[in-house]
Amino acid sequence: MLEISQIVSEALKNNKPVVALESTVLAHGLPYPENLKVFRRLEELVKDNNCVPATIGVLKGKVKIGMSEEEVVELIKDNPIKVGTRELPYAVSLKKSAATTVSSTARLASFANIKVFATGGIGGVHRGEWDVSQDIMELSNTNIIVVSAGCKSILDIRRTLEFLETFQVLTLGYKTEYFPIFYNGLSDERIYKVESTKEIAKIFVTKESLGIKGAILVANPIPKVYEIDNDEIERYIEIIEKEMENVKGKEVTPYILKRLVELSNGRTLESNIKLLENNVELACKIAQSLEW
Ligand code: PSU
Ligand code: MN
Repeated sequence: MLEISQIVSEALKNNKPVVALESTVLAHGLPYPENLKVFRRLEELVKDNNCVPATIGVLKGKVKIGMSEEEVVELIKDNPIKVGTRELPYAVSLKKSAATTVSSTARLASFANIKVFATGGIGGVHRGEWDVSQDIMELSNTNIIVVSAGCKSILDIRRTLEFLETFQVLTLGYKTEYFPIFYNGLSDERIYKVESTKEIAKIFVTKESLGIKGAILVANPIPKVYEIDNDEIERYIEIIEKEMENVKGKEVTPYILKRLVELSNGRTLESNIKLLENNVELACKIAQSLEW
């Protein structure tokens, strides 16, 4: 039920740095055909940075670690369900095609012995009605380094950070002491700052040596030129929240992302792609710093 591609499995055997990538951002977070272009671009970026990419997803019940372009096309066309760790056994047993979120991707990557995973933004605590992502619980349990641009500003940032603390997820700001919020640049919530990928690697290894389980969340701000003003996003969110009476559970995040792209005339899409690229590059540097 689990298939690791030959390139990934050889890289792991030879201690070459591997960077995991998720499929929910492709299948549910970005529109077609940009999602395919993003897949290609991120794979290429990882290779240019001398690492091996491992996109993770579930194709008709089979867990794929290191998906090919054909497999990603098939997954997107299959209208996959969105699965966190909790739903993985359901998708695998009933032979469903499924896109993996941060939680399930982190779990599967770590299961395959991959140490670094790059994404856009993690799920967290939503505003309003009780809705907390599995991502946080997963990061509490799984030994992996996750690079993200913090979390989306559509979430409740303060509560998300408090939850990360409750669940003992060490959150490090890469060259920043403020938690980044996706397209919007920095929030005013403080986190621990690190200056280099060497420091991140050292902290991760130390964590392992101390027998402390769980992930390290590396929060990497979007490059300044691609930032979108917070007030502008807030204006859109106000509109979107009024439309969302019947949107619940797993649909919430994809719905908001899609509407933001429409309301911003594609600007949030461009920023989303840029921050993904930025996170992938940092993840590669961290993966290399882990190899000493
Ligand atoms: N952030 C993005 N795009 C996404 C996601 C996050 O910019 O598509 C996805 C990730 O896969 C994340 C998931 O794990 O949304 C969180 O979903 P939920 O809030 O339903 O737990
Ligand atoms: Mn949720």
